[in-house]
Amino acid sequence: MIGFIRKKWRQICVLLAALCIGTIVGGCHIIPISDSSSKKGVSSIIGVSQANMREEWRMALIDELKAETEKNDDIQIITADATGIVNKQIQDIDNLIGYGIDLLIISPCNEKKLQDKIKEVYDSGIPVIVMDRAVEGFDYTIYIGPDNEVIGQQAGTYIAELLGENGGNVVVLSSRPTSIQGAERLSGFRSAIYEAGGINLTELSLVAETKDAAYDTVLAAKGIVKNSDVIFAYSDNMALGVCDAVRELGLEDQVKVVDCDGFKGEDEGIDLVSEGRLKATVSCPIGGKEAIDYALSILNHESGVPKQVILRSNVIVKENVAENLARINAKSNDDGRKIKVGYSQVGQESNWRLANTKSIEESAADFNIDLHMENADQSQEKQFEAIRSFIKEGVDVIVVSPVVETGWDEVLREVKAAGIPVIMSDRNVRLENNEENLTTTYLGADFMEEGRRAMRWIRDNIQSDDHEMKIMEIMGNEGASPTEERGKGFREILAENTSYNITYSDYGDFTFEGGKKVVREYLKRHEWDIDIIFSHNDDMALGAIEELKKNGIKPDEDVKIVSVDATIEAFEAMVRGELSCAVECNPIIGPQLMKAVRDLISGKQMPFRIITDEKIYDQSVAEDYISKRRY
Ligand code: GZL
Repeated sequence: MIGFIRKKWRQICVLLAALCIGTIVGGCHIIPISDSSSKKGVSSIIGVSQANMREEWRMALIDELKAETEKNDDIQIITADATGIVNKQIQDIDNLIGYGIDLLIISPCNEKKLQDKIKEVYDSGIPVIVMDRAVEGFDYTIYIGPDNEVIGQQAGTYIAELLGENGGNVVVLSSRPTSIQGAERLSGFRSAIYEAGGINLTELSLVAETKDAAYDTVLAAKGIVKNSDVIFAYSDNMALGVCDAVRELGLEDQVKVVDCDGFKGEDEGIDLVSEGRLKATVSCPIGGKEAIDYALSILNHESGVPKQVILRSNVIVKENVAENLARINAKSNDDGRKIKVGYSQVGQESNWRLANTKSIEESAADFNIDLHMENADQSQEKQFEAIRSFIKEGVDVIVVSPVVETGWDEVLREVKAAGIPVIMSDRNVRLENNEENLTTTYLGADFMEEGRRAMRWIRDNIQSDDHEMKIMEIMGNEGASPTEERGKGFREILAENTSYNITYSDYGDFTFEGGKKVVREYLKRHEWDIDIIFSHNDDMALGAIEELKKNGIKPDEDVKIVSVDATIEAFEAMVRGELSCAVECNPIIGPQLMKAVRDLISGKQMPFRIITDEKIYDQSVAEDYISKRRY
C-alpha cells in the first residue's frame, strides 16, 4: 500500500511540476492536455507519444483524446511530440515512463524503427495502445487504426464507378511512400482499378508527399493531366496541391480529384469536398474515442480487450458530407434500454463452441440484453430459418456465426431490407459485393495468424535431419472461414520451409468423431508414416489421439500433434504428454460482442473488424497455465 501511495504521490508531483513549468523537460515537451489540471482523484496517468503535432490528423487525435479524457476524472494524459524524429520518440517514451505513466498510447513515427521499443515497454508490463500505424507481430496490448489497404480500394472502386463502363484516364500521384500507410493505400487503389478494368492509369512520381510537390508535379504534367478524367492523391495534404494546380490549369470542370484522409478543418478533405474542389475523399478514422474507451478497460483490468480494432473508413461526397459530419460528431446515447438480439449460432460441435455459447449467454445478461439464440447443428439452412424468424420477431440486432463463408447474400439482403443491423461473430462471410454493407462489423480471431503460429511452432520445435517431415492436416468443416484461413496461414509458413510437406488432408468437421474418422480412414489405406498432425481444432485432435492409441501409435512420440483452440481439454492432453502444442482461439468474446451491440444501438460507428487477443501454448508451459484457463 505504501508503495502505491508513493507512486501516486510521485505521479501527482510530476504532473503538477510539468503543468506548472510547461517547458521542455528532458527533450519531452509536456503539453498539459486537460485544463482541469487541478483534477482530483487522478488514479491513472496515460502517456501519449505522438509522431508529430504538425499534421492535421495528429492534432485531431490529440483533440479527441483530450475531449474523452475531460469526461473522466480518473485519468490524466500527458503528451510528447516526437516532431517526426524516431530517436526523439524513443526518448519521449523513456521520459513518459520516467514520469510513472500507467499506460502508453503511441502513434509511431516509423513502425519498423519503433517496434523494438514498443515491445520493450509492453514486455515491461506497461499496457501499450498502438494507433494508426500497425507494428508487425503482436507485442502490444491493442492496435486501433484504419485498414489503409481498404481505404485505397474504396477510392479505386469509387473512381471506377464514377467513370462507368466506358472507363477513362486516371492519374495517380505515387511518390515512394515514406510510410507503410501510403504504400498500403496505393496498393489497395491499384488493385481496385485493375479489377474494374478499362481504366488507363498513369503514375506521376512525387519527390515528397507534400502539397507543394503535388502542385508542382501536376503543373509539370500538364500534357497528361489535360487528357485525364480523374487525379487520385492518397492524402489530404497532397490533394490540396492537386486542386490548386488543376485550378491553375483551368481544368476544374473536366478533371475530378479524389483523395484519402477526409479530415475536418480548413482545406482538409471534408472542406474541399464541401467546396466542390474534391469529388470524394475516403475518410481515415482517428480512433481517439476508442483509444480512451479501451484504455479505461485495460486500466480497470476488464477481460476481453481485443488485440486489434480496425476502424471503418467512409467515402465522403458532397451529398453525404452533413451525414458524415453528424456521425463523426455524434455523442453515443446509450440509454441502457433492453436490446433484443437474435443470435444464429453454428451449433454444439465442439468444446470451443460450448464455451463460446456460454460466454455469449452470460454477457447478454450482464449487458441487459434480451438474447434469443438458435443453434443450427452446423446447417446453413437452419441458420437461414433462424435469421428469418428473427426478422419476423423484430429484433434490434441480428448476430450470426456462419457455418460456412458463402451463400449469405440473399438472406442478409432481407435483413437489411428489414432495417436490422447484422454483426458477424466468431466467423465471417464472403459476400458477392462488399459495397452493399450487409454487415456492420466482424468480431473474432485472426484465423490466418493461428495457422501461421501452428506452422512456426512446428518449424521451431520439430526438426528432422534425415527425411522430409510428413504432415497430416485434419480440417474443420468445408467452407468455414476458420478452415479456409487456418489452412492458408499454415501453408504460408510451410512454403518457407521445404523440409515439411502436407501429404494428407481430410475434413473432420471440428468434431471428436471427425478426428477419429480421419485417422481411421488413413490407416485403412496406409502404414502409419505421418510425423506431424496439424488439426484445425482440439476436438478433432483428441479424437485422432484416441484412434492413434487404439492402433498402438504413441501420440507426441511416434507423431507430434498441433491443434487450435487451446481448450482446457487440450491443456489436459498436453499435461498427459499426448498433445504437443495448442494455438489459442479465444471463444470468450461475449463481453466484446455485447459491448459492440450496445455501441451499435447507441449510434456509434462500428469498426470494420475487432480481432481477439490470442497466444500459443505447448507442453513446456501447460502445467503453469492449466489452472488459469477460463474455457
Ligand atoms: C473458431 C471457431 C471454430 C473452433 C472450433 O472461431 O469457429 O469452430 O476452432 C469450432 O472448435 O467448432
